[in-house]
Order: sequence, then structure tokens, then C-alpha cells
Amino acid sequence: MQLAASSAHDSVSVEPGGGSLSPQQMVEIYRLMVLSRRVDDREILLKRQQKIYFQISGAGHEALGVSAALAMRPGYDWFFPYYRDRALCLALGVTPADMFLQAVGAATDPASGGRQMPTQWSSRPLNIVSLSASTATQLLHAVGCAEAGRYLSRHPEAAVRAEGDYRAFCDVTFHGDEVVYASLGEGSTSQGEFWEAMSTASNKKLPVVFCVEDNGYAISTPVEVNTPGGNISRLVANFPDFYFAEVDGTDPVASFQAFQAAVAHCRAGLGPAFVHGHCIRPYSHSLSDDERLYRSKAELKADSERDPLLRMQRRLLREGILTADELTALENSLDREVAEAADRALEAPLPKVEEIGRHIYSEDLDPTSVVFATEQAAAPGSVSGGKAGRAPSTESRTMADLINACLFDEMRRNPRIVVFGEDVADASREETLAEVKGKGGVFKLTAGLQTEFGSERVFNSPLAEANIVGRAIGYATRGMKPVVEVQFFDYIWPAYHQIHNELSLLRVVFPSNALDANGLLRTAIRCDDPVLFLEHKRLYRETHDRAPYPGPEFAIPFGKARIVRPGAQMTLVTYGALVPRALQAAERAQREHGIDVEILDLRTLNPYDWEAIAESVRKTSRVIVAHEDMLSWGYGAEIAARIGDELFDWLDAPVRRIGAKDAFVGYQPLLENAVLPQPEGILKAILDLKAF
Ligand SMILES: Cc1ncc(C[n+]2csc(CCOP(=O)(O)OP(=O)(O)O)c2C)c(N)n1
Ligand SMILES: [Mg+2]
Repeated sequence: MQLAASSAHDSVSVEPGGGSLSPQQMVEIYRLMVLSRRVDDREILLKRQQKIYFQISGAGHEALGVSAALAMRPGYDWFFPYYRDRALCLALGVTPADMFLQAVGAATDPASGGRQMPTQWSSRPLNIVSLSASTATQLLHAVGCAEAGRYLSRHPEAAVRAEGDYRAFCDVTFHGDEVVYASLGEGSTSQGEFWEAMSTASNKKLPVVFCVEDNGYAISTPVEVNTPGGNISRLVANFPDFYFAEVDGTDPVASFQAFQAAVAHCRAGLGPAFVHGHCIRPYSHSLSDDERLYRSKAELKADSERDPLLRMQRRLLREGILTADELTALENSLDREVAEAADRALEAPLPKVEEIGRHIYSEDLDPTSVVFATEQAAAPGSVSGGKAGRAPSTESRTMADLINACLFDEMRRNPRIVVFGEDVADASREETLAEVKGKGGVFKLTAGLQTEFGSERVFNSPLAEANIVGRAIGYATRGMKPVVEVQFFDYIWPAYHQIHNELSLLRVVFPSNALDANGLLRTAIRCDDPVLFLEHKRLYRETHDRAPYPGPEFAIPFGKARIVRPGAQMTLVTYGALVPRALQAAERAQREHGIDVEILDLRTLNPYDWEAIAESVRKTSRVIVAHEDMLSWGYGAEIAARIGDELFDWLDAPVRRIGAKDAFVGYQPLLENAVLPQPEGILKAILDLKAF
């Protein structure tokens, strides 16, 4: 048996043998390992009987899972496991009954009420954070979770409940020395998010235990295809401040000792830990896979000899901890427990179809509600913000200024807000701020925030967009309010995996002017849902859309369009950068052709103000939907289709759309203008539609 452990700063040897484990603990470890395997076996049976719809087992990984759980504290520490972690979850306190309820998709499934697939573990009381099926995405959440725990322990005032925003519904707990567990298979270490998570955990000395459960295969792909040299431990060995252990993951005692040392390192604040456990995968990847198609008989036989259950059983007998009869009695009683739990789950009530719309957005705070309708009440006031903050003023400010002002206001109000992203800090090397002005974002939206709120609340991220969004999700898990910036939309795609599969349900906001940007950003920050806040860089410093600073309570509810220009003969539905261009076109249409166009600025794209669209179209009977993005498969197609569907009887002409040509936006202004919609093109569409 190969046992080794080392860290960048010290060397810890792990001794063979039971170490500090008592005979009772050894029996308990075995009980949990067998329980895990039996739940898998029963689920496999149920799947074959078509009583459940998916199965992927934790077989061969039991020793690692149980020993990790025993080294940690359920409901105190935090857990970001992956699908093979059945034994971990059982050892933390998830019951076989909970697992079967999840497998049948029962209404009473405590993980998600039949929404998530089995093995997408989740338990609020145990701090097991719900996961998606994507491999390695959750590692960045673990990092953000650890950062948030550290922040809260240094700023306990941030944990206090507050009225007036999402904090009224969002309790925060922290202890100061909690550890975060994050696991993955060896194949998933190829994902960029694994390296991004390791980098940040190392850089910030975060208390995250990374556990690589190395069963040698990623479905049919062997380890050496994923990992240069075939051993992930060798590749990560130079990350600073880590505790490293490479263990036989079929041996629960060796694994427990490695986890104990790893957890101690993290709890003491020395940095993260990396436990690499070599285990086996005796049941193929999942029930849809047959490993005999790609693994040799000799290899399968060698694996079966390392079965962790078998090895532990032999050990208990050899060390006289249990007799053969006692072993049999234990296993029989587990069989009965598992069979009963499965039978009960099969009788459990199924979810109500009409409840599928629940749990999509916050049920506590609705950003479309009147709580956020303070538009009328707010009066222009003194300008918030770094430099201008002291001087009362009613002068017009740009969109960039009013976004910056809103960030200042909200950060002053809510100590749970952290701002991070590429180049958002004034200067990462704080000492230089004595002599330099500071950067504060490539568009200066975050200028001065670090100087006022400090580097723990405003800081630069690595140049890695998934890292920014993934860590933000981890912060939010702890009740924090991350306001993170992706520098340019062109580079949002590395984060898109996180946005689509992890954040998933986003409100989408696209302001067209300074005042809207201020009020909508305030709502975005105070509400309880994830919000994608899109800012058009061309609008940041435009002259036409400026506004006085409206005060620190000014908010605009989502889903309320703005009538930019009332009109009687045609409706133009638009948003963002096309609002000013549409206005130019509409004014020319009035002046030169006597056509009276009503312009609606949607302001938020999800939710969007269907009532406002319908009311306007019923009045005008002609409609154009215009946006700057490409026409094909664009946002406008959805709006146009709905108008055609629901307002057909009111229309006197087909619904028209305006969008960018299906081509790249050229660098040469001539080419750029040819691709993006211009006022002349909008005017032409207005004339065509009027003449129809
Ligand atoms: C991002 C992503 N890509 C592909 C998949 C499909 N997939 C699911 S499991 C898996 C193999 C994972 O192998 P490994 O990380 O070694 O874990 P193991 O299943 O062996 O425990 C793949 C390719 C996925 N779930 N997520
Ligand atoms: Mg694997």
C-alpha cells in the first residue's frame, strides 16, 4: 500500500493501521460503506424495474466518502460533493429514505421535490449545496463559499438581518473556522474550472479540501488521456500553501488520516488541502455504460480485489473487531433497512405538476413589485460617489457616473456586498494608492470603491470569467451579495457554463439611459434573484441620456417598460442602444412624413412588460420590434411571435423586426455601421410598415 503525504511547508506521514480509530468507529465506517453499496444495489434493481429513471453509483468510492465525512462537521462545515459521493452524504446524515425519495422523484424528496436527478445531493441542514450535472463547476462555488465564510468572520456586522432588501429573508451563519469540502473525479481535473478553483484557493489560502476520487476512468477514457503523466498529484504539487495527500482511497483508515490532517490544516487557516484518493469503479460509469467494452478482464479482476468493502470486511475479521456472524447480522439488518426505505419511497406522493413553476425565482421578494417602485418619490439630491460625494448637486450625470453612484450607495448600506472582477479595484497594491489615482474599472464604473470600502470588499479577480461568476455563486450561497463585473460581453463566454448551468435563472436588465441604469441597478442589488445587468458601453458617456443623481433610495421595478415617446400610429418596441436611434428615426418620421410613432423602451428583457406592449399595439395596430443584436434567432423573434399569436386581431400589418445583419461587426466604422441598425434603416422600416 502506497501512503504518502506532503505539503509545501511541512511533511506529514500517515501511518498504516487503525491509528486513533476505535473498534466502534471501525464498525461504524464499515456500516456506512455497506449501507451506501446496498442503496446503490437497490436503486439499480429499481431502475431495471423502471421504477426510477436514473442511477449512477458510488460503488468503489465508499471508503473515501465515509472517511471524509467523519473528518468533518455536518451542518458546520460546507459540502460541494459530486455524484459519486453517496457514502459521504450518508455519513453526513442524509438517510437512505431521503435518497430513495430523490430516486423516485417524490413530492417529499427533501433535496428538490422531484426536480433534480438522484445523486445531485442537497441538504440545507447539513450544508450540502445542491449541484448540477456539470463536472467541476461546483469547485468555484466552494471557493466563493470559503471566501464568504472568512469575510463574515472578520465582519460579523454583515451577518445581521436587515429590512428593506433581500437580507430580510436571508439568514447568514458562520463560525470562523469552517472548512469547505469539494470533490471531483480524476477526469474532471481536466476542466479549466478545477485549475481556476485551485489557483484562487491557493492564492487566498482558503480552507477548501479538494478531494480527487481517482477511479482511473472518466466514463471510458483512462486517466492518462486526461492527465499528463497519469497522476494529478504530481501536476498540482507546486501550488503554494496546500496540504497534499495521496492515499489508497479503498482504505478508509488511511483515507481518514489524510482527511484529518487536511481538515486540520484548513481549520488552522494554513491554506487549502488536496486529497488524492485512488479508488475503483466496479459498476461501470452508470447504468447506461458497460465497461467490458473498453476494459480488459485482467484490469477488472485487479480492481475487484481492491474492493473497499471486501478489504474492510477482511480487516474487521482479522483484527477481531467483528466475528463472521456479527458481520452477517449487520449486513442483514442493513438489507432490511434499505428494502423498507425503498418500499416506503415507492408509496410516497408524487410532485404536483402545477407546482413546476415554484422555486424558479425568489418566493420572498419579487423585483417587479411596488416595493421597488420608488421612481416617483425620489428627488434629485447630492451626488453620491467617491470624488463627487461631498458636493450637493443637481447637475446631469452620465450613465457611468450614476452606476458608480449606485454602487457607492448600496455598498454603504449593505456590508454583505462585495465587488470583484477584472481591473475593478483602484489598485491591487494598496500602498500605491498614496501616490496614484487608481484604476477602478476599464470604464471607471467602480472607481473609488476600493478606496472607500477596502480590499476585502472590492478586489481584482484573476483573468478568468468562470472564476468570477463561479465564486460569486459561492458567495451568494452564504447570503452575501456579490456584484461582479465581466469586463466586456465579448468575453462572457468562459463564464457562460456557470451562468447557464449554475445561475440558470436570471433576470435580464438592459438600461438605455443614466437614470434607468441607477434605478434598475439598485433593484438588481436589493432583490433576491440573480440578475444579468447589461450595460452598453456606447451609452456610458453619451450626452443625451444624462440625468441628475436621484438619491440613494431611487429604484425602478423590473418588468415596467418606459414610453419614451407617445404616438398613435405605430409602436416601436426596443431597448438599450437602439432607444436613442429609434427616437431619432421617429422624430424624422413625424417631422418629414407625419407618422406618429410610439416608442417603448423595455428596460428589462426578463421579465418584459407584455402589458405595455399589448396596450400600445392595440392602440396603433402596427408594430416594429428593434434591437441591436442579430436579427436571426434574436430576442425580437420571441416578442414578435407573441404579438402575432396574441394580438393578431388588432394588427393591420405584419410584425416587423429590425436587428443587426447576420455578419461580424466590422472594425472599420463604415462596416460597423453597415452591420448594426442605424436611424436611417429604422426610418425606412417605419415608412414601409406605414405603407403596408
Ligand atoms: C461539463 C461536463 N462535461 C461532460 C459531462 C458528461 N460526463 C459525466 S460524468 C463524466 C466522466 C467524469 O469522470 P471523472 O471525473 O473521472 O468522475 P467519475 O465518474 O469517474 O467518478 C462525463 C464526461 C458532464 N457531466 N459535464
Ligand atoms: Mg474517474
